[in-house]
Amino acid sequence: QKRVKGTQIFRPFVYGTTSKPFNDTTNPKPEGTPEDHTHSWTVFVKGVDDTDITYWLRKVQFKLHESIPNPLRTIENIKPGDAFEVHETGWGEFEITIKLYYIPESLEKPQTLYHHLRLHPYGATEAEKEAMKQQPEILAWVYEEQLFNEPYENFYEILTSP
Ligand code: SLL
Repeated sequence: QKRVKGTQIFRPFVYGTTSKPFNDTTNPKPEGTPEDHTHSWTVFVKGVDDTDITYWLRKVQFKLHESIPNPLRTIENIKPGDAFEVHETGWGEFEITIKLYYIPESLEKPQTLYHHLRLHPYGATEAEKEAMKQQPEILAWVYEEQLFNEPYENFYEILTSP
């Protein structure tokens, strides 16, 4: 297997969390949810505008807080265009470890990202925070570009075939 010298391929994607406090109207607490849980939330990795990323990303492992049952969640075999995602409920913010596994043809090692689950309005300024308080959901999304530096020829073909 040979690498394509002097070549870098970038593929955009989005990762992060979306959360919502429970209420009686738009987000009622599901039956059986523990008493102390205040929010529903999602952590995800997906393509920008839901474009497909499964042709280069095979599997995503989310490591949640140890207070959550089965904290290690593995998502694979999703439909092209779907998100790698986990839905949960809880009461507290914490750091989520996100491990990206590429398709086997890539011969790339997995890569790890860290993301802070946000349940409460945040921002660098009071104005930002106030603006977020007006929203029904708390989004903490990061737009990222995956860089493949000198990919193997096989993988290069996959990445660049339409
Ligand atoms: C804190 N460092 O103290 C954080 C920890 C843990 C959040 C937050 C439990 C959910 C479950 C949950 O929300 N843990 O019991 O399934 O704020």
